[in-house]
Amino acid sequence: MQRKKLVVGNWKMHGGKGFIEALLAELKGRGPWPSDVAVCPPALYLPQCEQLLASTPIAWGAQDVSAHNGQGAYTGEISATMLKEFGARYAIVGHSERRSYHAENDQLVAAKAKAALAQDLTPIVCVGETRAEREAGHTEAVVQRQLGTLIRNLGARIGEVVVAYEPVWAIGTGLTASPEQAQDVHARLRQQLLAATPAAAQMRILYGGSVKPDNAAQLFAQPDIDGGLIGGAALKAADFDAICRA
Ligand code: G2H
Repeated sequence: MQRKKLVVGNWKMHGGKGFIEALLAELKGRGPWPSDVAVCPPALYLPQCEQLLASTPIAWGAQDVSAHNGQGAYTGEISATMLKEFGARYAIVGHSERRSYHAENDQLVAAKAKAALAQDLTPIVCVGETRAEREAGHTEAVVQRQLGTLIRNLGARIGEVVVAYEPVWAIGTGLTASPEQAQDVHARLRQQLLAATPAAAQMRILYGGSVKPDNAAQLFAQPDIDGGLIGGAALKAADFDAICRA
């Protein structure tokens, strides 16, 4: 069954008012695209993205979301309720940089995805193994554990999630999983999802980790790779545009 591709720019902690204004002006001039397209700026710039991207084919989202909804005494947190107020459609959760620098575990990642869904934001849930885990032959066990916790916590709503497979060893390193390596993991993830919900046939599983214009087409041609989560290359309009067309 045909799934529409999704390409999401994860800007990480990059940008600034002037930079974003210029980047989005150039990007808007290059659309529309055959894939769905979204950008995830640092949260402070979501109002700017809302203003610049309303009525364009580019959606916007956050790079993280609180596990707590609504309002409350949670210093530094931003709730899905608040993100919704600025028109966000997506929230990345469980990126490996959050897991490693902010000690986020599978349980917290699942709680964040649940909070996003409660406000009808689509969580983009990242899974992926480290280099040591891959070399020890543990790739499948690691991603299965990460996805399994999500499946158990979300129940029927798992079908509304976007999953992103990001091998940690390929993030920002210039190393990319080969299309075959990535497809192998994506196929296993889809099997696991299919065992939980028939909706898995329609779910989008993105690949992330040093996707560039020159490797995107081969990756996206794989049967279970439904687009990408793009870091460094999302900061250049020409590169991001090329990836959205790949
Ligand atoms: C992986 C990816 C975006 P990059 O983190 O999530 O970043 O494309 O720079 O490897």
